[in-house]
Amino acid sequence: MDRRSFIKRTGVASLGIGLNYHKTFSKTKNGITHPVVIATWDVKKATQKAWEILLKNGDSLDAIEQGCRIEEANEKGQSVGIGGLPDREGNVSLDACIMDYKGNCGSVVYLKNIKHAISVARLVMEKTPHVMLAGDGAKKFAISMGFKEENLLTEKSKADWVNWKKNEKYNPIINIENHDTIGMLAIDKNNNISGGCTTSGLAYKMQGRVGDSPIIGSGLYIDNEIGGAVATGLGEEVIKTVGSFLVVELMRQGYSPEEACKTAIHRIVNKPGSNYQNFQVGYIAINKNGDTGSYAIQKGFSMTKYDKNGNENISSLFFDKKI
Ligand code: SD4
Repeated sequence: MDRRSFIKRTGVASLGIGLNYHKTFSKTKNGITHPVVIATWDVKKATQKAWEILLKNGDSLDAIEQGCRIEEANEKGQSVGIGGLPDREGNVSLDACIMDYKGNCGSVVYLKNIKHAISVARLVMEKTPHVMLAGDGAKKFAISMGFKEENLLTEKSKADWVNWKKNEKYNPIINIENHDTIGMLAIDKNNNISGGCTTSGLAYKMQGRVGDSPIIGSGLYIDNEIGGAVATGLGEEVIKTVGSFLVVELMRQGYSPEEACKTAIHRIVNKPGSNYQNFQVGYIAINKNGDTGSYAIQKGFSMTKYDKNGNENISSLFFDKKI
């Protein structure tokens, strides 16, 4: 392509993005009337809980916290809260973060023996001068706020870990069954967007390992003027591309939520030497108009969406070959 046609093409492209951008904002000014909540994986009970709050004119931040707590309390889910699969040494450690429509955020990393990590993250945001608390300090803070310590390693997760130890082969599990590491985004009747993310992280990780889920910009990002995004899957790959921030910034440029998620997935897949065949990453996103989208590397990812049309689990589009 010669220089003139390059300038012509990029000029036209940026004009297109500019037009989209303004369209998004004028639509927003006309007001959104319908709340929407979306979450990673098949978590209809969690979106149901969030929806009940949104319908009563509730705040998106409350909807997020209460929705995420459903999966944290679900013993059968092995990737979040109680019942989460442990690290190689048998410790269950949780990571979580939350972000509101004012740009405030809070997070906990390597939290042990407290199942509602999302609520601790919210209190870090609301009651401390900090964004992130880790390990013993996070636990101490939680206890000071009235949380009770409990054993998070269930018999089933312990048995799975004991079984895993026979070979001690460490491979990230793609689309782990009963997947419910939860990333959730909601827009309320006042048109305010909040988000949260909570997980026990990768099964059989090294002790002390922290993933993307509690890292603002990687596992979650909200900009109330634009939208929000949240990630699931192999956190190391999300962190390396600051995935959720990237998705929101792409929406700022006029990309639809689905196009933004897809472009962020391509950013991972197209890295030189990427071994993307061996892991999963999925994004979900919502924009200020309430439009939603998702995209993953591998088949098997899904998004649960509750809006005025009901509570539905939607299979995500996915990347199938290198481009
Ligand atoms: C992590 N992203 O710790 C999390 C795990 C996850 O689906 O989302 N699994 O890397």
